[in-house]
Amino acid sequence: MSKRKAPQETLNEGITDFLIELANYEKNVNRAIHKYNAYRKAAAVIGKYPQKIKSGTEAKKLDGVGAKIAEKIDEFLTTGKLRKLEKIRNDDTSSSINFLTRVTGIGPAAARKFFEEGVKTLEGLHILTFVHPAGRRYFEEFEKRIPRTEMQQMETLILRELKELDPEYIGTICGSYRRGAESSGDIDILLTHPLFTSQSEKQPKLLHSVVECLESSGFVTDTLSKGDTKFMVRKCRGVVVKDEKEAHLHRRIDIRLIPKDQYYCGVLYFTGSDIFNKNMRTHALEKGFTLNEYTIRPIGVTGMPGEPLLVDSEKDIFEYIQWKYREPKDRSE
Ligand code: DCT
Ligand code: MG
Repeated sequence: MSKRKAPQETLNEGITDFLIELANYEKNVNRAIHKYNAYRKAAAVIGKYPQKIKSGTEAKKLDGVGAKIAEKIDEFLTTGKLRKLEKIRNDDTSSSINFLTRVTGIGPAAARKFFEEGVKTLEGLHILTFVHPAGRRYFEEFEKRIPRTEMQQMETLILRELKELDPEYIGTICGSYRRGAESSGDIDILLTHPLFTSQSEKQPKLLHSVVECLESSGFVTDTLSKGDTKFMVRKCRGVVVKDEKEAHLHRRIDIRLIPKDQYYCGVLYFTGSDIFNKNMRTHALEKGFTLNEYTIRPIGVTGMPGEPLLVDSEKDIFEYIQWKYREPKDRSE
């Protein structure tokens, strides 16, 4: 999962940008996840709004925009800035913590701890051994978003390698790419194979042989963490990119091997967006189902979830909860 969200490319990007900045501040600095969600939700509805917003009152008509956000929109529209954000940006604590959370391997809690221990900059971080070296080395490169054309080239390359290895593999590039985004923060790959189910033995080899294959072709250059879920970075060798400077950038790849019977719940979850997932889970609950990245289960009269339902496509999941199917491109919220 990437840490930087796509900049909004809409009529109201001034507003959506400041909402996302506030969201990140709430998550990283205050660890106020509800406020984070509220700002993200408001940014998502405003991002989809087809007109240029002229006032807070106009924005407030949208679901997810409350009085406080409307007030901020008014301030932004009349003054061109937001005092709250100016203050946050000028505040040493906030900006350092925000900065530290951008390093792969550091979450909000660790960032605050480092800050309290006096680590405020990347220089300071170099003395810390438990941040993965690749996370530091590629720190700046990971900040750069990946253009869709490059994502497409990587998709072709990865799916081709998979097919050569064993045509029975199924692989999907999820995340913002699958939702049609013009750029992505990372590459989220989900893999499955008919030999691996939740009832079968674990099949780590199925994942490791894919990784080895991508390593030997020079695509994957480093491993950030091992296990059933892998985090990797790569050099762009073998992939033609338009801008030569971009050709050497390392990108972040998450590859996950998922049991076949849980694959489509995984694909749905990792396609996102996070806000869409939350809304879909809420709807599922209203219909009496509990949905997560692994399974969908009916909730019985006792309130206990029953056995996982059979799922053979994303559409199956929508059908169980009586929701109209939505294409990935329509899943921003
Ligand atoms: N996800 C989620 N809840 C979270 C984080 C992630 O439901 N708190 C899901 C939805 C998206 C998917 O995981 C991949 O996460 P990211 O890579 O962070 O998001 P993205 O939409 O792919 O955005 P980006 O282009 O920045 O990678
Ligand atoms: Mg992503």
